[in-house]
Amino acid sequence: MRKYFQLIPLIVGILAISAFLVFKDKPNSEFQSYALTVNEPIIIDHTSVELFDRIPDSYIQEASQLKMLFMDRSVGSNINDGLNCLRYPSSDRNTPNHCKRYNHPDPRFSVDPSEVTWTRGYDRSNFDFDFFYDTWEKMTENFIRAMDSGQYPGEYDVYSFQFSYLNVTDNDTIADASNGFFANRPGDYNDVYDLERRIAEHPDKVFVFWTTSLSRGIGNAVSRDFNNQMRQYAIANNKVLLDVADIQSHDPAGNPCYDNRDGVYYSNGNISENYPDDGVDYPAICQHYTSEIDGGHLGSPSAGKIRIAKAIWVMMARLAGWNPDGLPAPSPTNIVSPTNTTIVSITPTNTPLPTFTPIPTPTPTTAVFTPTPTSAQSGSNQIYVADIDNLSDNINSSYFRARARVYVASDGQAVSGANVYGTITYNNQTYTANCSVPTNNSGFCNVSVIVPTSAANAVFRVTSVTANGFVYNSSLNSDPEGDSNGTEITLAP
Ligand SMILES: [Ca+2]
Ligand SMILES: [Ca+2]
Ligand SMILES: [Ca+2]
Ligand SMILES: [Ca+2]
Repeated sequence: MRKYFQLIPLIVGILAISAFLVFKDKPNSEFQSYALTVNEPIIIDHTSVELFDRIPDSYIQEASQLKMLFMDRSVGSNINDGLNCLRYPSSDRNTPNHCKRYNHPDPRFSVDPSEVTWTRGYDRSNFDFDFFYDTWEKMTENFIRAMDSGQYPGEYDVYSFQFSYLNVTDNDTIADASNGFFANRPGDYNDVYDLERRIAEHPDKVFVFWTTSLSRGIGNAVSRDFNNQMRQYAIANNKVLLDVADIQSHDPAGNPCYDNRDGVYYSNGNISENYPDDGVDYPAICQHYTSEIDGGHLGSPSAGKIRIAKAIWVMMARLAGWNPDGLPAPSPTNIVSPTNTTIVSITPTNTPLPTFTPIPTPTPTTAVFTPTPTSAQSGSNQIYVADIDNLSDNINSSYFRARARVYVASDGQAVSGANVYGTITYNNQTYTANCSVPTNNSGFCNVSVIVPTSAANAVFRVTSVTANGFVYNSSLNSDPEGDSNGTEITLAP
């Protein structure tokens, strides 16, 4: 980390000297939306979060019109929840409790209520989230193949995927000097340079690089080395970097946080750990942002997913042309194409890690949000699912996109702003699968999950629907075409 801190003045200097964004009008666009080219490094890290409250309204507006995609595992779903939290002011009745929890079971890790307070709504309806996970090699290959097939970037102005903390376990090769993501290996689908060749085919779109998510246990040598390699790469090649690992590993006051193998007892109120000190401080997610002992989900408390959602808005405002340093408007310059900068590999310390057992199981299906119905209400206060349709499509030979469109109604009328929660099952595993945003004005929302073609199909099941002033009554669920029963549908391209 220290090396990285030394780079900060350099980054700031680069940003101050050359703040150049080239804008291109997108024709045929109903709104005045901009696609853009970045030729300076834009690093969004824990120091960027405080810029959120300074984004001018005009740039919030511009940013909200960029079409953005991020693909990720379960922590990405938490981040997606954080973006939904910001849709309304924190004081609004539409903002759920899970967005505003500043207390931690251990009061030392509670945060200031201002961390989960914001005063306006941020429309993220153009920001899409898709589940996407596998080994890091498979993810790299599948993303590249999806680009070759034209699936990505598609209509997106800004597109990305994140490696999760389960891609940087002790056994992962992702940070290896000769076999990792930043090694220029023979073969066309296995490293960042192969990805860059495709990115270069879309100079009017922005690919966002991410550092990994982190957990309490990961924090290890692989996550530290990979994330440092990613930072060096982004700076050397004028990339946009969403440094989630940096945001997660600093508490709101800016103090660094390290892995749980520290000889310090810790309890979240239910379970505890007391791993011996392994002698190395690996950057890891702060207790302030997760209630897990070894994992790193951002469900409750709220500050982690809110801070990352704020950082995404800062990034999108930057991409829309906002210059927080107040420098004069940039003039177009030549697009700097990425050079095959060799990544200075950080010498692995090979400190033997003590056997720390409970790595969070990769099978998600974590907390499926179960709402507590406020009171038994009847008649027109009841909501239900009145249609589910299969909108699945093929991505490539390895993956298809299982997509369901859900229609929520009450008393025969569409209900907007309803949250639809569900699960998806394939290959005998069940995962959380919620609509990424609440239902629109026509009562529709979509669930989208990337599924390996080894599964012939996937079954989506609605587990609950919530909306202010309504009570979910699943016995009223139905489907006019009979392709579902209103609760469950089989999805296949
Ligand atoms: Ca290669
Ligand atoms: Ca500990
Ligand atoms: Ca340690
Ligand atoms: Ca249907």
